[in-house]
Amino acid sequence: MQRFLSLAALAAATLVALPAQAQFRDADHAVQYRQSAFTLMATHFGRINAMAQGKVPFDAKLAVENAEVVAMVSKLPFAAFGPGTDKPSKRSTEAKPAVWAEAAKFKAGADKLNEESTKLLAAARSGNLDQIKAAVGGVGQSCKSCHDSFKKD
Ligand code: ASC
Repeated sequence: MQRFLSLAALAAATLVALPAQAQFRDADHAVQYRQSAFTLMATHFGRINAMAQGKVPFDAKLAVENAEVVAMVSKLPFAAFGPGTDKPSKRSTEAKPAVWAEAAKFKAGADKLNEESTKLLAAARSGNLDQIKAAVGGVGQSCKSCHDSFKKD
């Protein structure tokens, strides 16, 4: 019984400790994953941004499709900044040490991005280009402020 309890406790502790890391094989995989998510975000945000700036014709349906991707994918990369992922062995990362040293600030930036991305999706669904322009500004500002603090350029 004693042995069973300690095994159960160990299993429970492992489950609690694992989530952020267990989803990735190693630091290189985590870096690849988060970079892929940022690539998708930049691509799909870029398409809405181009409409907001009048560089391509406004298409309400495409705006919604792209905003859906941004809103969903913006939730993904942050779980891939776990401990040890500052030093991948094969890949290179542009993440600054501040990501881990100022973890609360980094998390706040991630939350802000999610919030602004949700607003962008609502704006896209409204079909109103002025609302989309304002929301694009919010997302872009959120990207920029995190890059300024946390990304090597
Ligand atoms: C983009 C993109 C970013 C942000 C950033 C905003 O379109 O790819 O990384 O906007 O440039 O300042």
